[in-house]
Amino acid sequence: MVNEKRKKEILDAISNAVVQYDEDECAARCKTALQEGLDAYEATMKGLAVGMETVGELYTRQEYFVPELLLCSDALYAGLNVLRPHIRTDHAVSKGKLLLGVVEGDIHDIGKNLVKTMFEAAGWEVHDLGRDVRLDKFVEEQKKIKADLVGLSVLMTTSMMAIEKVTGMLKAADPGVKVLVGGAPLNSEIAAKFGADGYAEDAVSAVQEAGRMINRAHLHTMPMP
Ligand code: B1M
Repeated sequence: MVNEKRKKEILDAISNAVVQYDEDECAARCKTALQEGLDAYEATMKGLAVGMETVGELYTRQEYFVPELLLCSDALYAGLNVLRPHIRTDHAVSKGKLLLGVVEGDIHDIGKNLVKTMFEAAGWEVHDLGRDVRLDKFVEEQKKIKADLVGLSVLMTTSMMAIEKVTGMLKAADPGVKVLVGGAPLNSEIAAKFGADGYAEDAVSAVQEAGRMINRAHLHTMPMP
């Protein structure tokens, strides 16, 4: 196992490769991380995702524009492809079926894909509807799939408003359905205000919250002794 100094060096190199939109460098530094024994999830969140945060700041300062964001996303995915097969989570959490997508009007799917990766690593069956998903498509698919949870991802304040609508539509079709939401503009108060049953800040806590949500649902449906 590497010491803290070397670990920081590798994580910074991964993050910089995302910011410099250097796909080859990003994939190479992720391979180094694995070879030197770093945890794949830590390299994803403290390397790749941190790089994307810096990219967001550069975009806000108008130093980067949409083309750079796209190139940086490509670099992030080049690294994620290396790390993804090595990501492990706590297999003791409850497993179930998740219907997942980014709501209509929103094409940001990097966070949703990390959430998907973590659920799959934890043994969940994930039905991924992709990004910019029509709201009635969530209801239509949930009728077919009957997932334990519907997961909604949003990245913009504008698309955030869809949560209340689609949660209402899902619950009108099936009052028992459980909805988990996440994404940068949300927090637990907003999620609750929009009628969601659960909120998670990141991909790991999403799996943990999902486990708690389906365990609670099972407890409520257990017959009284
Ligand atoms: Co744009 N974008 N973007 N963008 N983009 C943001 C979101 C923005 C905040 C940038 C800014 O202004 N500072 C801003 C939104 C402002 C607002 O809220 N209103 C913005 C904008 C304005 C836009 C456009 C309108 C720009 C334009 O065209 N003029 C346009 C929108 C198009 C559309 O959607 N209709 C646009 C386009 C794009 C690209 C396509 C170029 C690209 C996306 C590529 C892709 O996703 N395939 C892009 C990017 C990369 C970003 C930033 C820089 C990074 C987003 C990201 O990937 N973060 C972003 C700025 C920022 O966030 N700092 C920005 C990394 C990712 C790991 O984090 O997605 O938060 P995140 O996911 C986390 C958690 O949120 C959570 O777990 C994840 C992992 O830990 N989570 C969940 C997410 N979903 C969850 C679901 C759960 C639970 C947890 O349960 C189900």
